[in-house]
Amino acid sequence: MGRLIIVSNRVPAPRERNQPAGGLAVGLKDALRQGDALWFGWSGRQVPEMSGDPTPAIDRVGNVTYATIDLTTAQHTGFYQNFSNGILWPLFHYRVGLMNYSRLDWEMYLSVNAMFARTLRPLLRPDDTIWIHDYHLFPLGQALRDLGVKCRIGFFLHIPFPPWSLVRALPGAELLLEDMQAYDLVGVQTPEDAENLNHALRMNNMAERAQAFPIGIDPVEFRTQAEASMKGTEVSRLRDSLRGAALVLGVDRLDYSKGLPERFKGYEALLTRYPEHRGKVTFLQVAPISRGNVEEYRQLRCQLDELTGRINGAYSEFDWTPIRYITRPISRDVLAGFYRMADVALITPLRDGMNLVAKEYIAAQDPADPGVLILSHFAGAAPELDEAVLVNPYDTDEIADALHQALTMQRPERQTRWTALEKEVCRTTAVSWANDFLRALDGAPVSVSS
Ligand code: ADQ
Repeated sequence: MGRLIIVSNRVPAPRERNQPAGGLAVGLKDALRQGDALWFGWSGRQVPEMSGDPTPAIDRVGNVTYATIDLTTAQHTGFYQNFSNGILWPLFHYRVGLMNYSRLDWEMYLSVNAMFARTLRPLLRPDDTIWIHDYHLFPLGQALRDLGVKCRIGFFLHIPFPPWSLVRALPGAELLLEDMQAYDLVGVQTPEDAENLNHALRMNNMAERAQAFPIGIDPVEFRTQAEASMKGTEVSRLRDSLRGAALVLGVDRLDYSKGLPERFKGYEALLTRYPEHRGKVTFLQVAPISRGNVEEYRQLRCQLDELTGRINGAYSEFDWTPIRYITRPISRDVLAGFYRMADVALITPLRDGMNLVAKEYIAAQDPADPGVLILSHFAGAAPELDEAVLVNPYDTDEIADALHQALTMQRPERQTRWTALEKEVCRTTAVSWANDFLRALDGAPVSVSS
């Protein structure tokens, strides 16, 4: 049996290699166990400069070899920060106005992908199966083909794929579509993303490649974690501090795709329009800072600081604060308990590839007294989780109405909705997602002529 080769921009850090805690590693844990495997990507380190290509650092844990390379500061800026996160990320989240296009960054993106291909190539064997992840690495498959690699290569896009009329705002967007031709299979999160990508390919006279594989979580592991965390000191401290108030919880990376200002305003509208909830509800938003040196993210932080101050200033009582807003990370173990304790999860991204927090919230609930999930229509999880209270995240009054509905929902309705949602979360898990993709890749028509 050939090896499985995983390529992603970031590779699990050494301390995470034994015990995958979230992210891609959870989905891959079964697939990686089945035989020899190699995981290749960026080490997370930057060096001032480098002569020639880097030499991968090799580490072996069980049957998995981790091969990581450093990036120079210039590569990190052009490839990762500017092109991947400053151009592709906003565009693929339908925010074309936030895209800061520069031809130089595009060139750096291509050159880093070509460098990835050159450093990976000597590590490959003819019967390997390669699985490349996410928008940082669109051109990698083609770059490997250019070096004569004939293995099966699959690609999975974790973020949305918007309609072609929007994607083509990127100068040279056709080249991204050409890159798709190097893959034997392209996986995306939802049927809508698959339709958008296949339509774009058809419009450019290229062969369709996309199929939807919605990513999931490990629900059993998450439920176990949540139950254990309920006994921890953090959960009891949180419970005591609420003094009987209902808990509304938001958990996201601090990112403009997550709809945080609209969410804060939606909560404000609840306090304005449904004054009976004042003093009886607390909104806890956990949003650790990410991509802190990109200008749009700095502006978002200012906006949220201002909104929190304004809303708390207007509505606080001397013994009650409406919003608790935390930009420091909180450990996953503790968060799992917070999910279980929360009466309502408020998850309202303006766009999201999937949103695993929504699935984790469902898995964490107590079946005897489950909370209510309020979810944006524009999360990739929405089609699967349609028993949630679905909202348009741009409509702050609709968010307020949904919060009122959730806070007053009786237990039988909460249980009926949760039972249906939990079934969905257990139907497509992280492990079944990886297995389904790899099985489809194995059976896909071969795209390269050998
Ligand atoms: P993200 O944008 O990071 O991921 P999401 O899927 O919600 O979004 O979260 C991924 C993981 O990070 C989850 O396990 C979650 O618990 C954790 N996480 C999120 N916020 C956190 C916080 N405040 N503190 C601690 N942990 C936190 C990208 C895409 C998503 C897609 C995933 C997987 O943007 O749409 O679902 O990849 O494909």
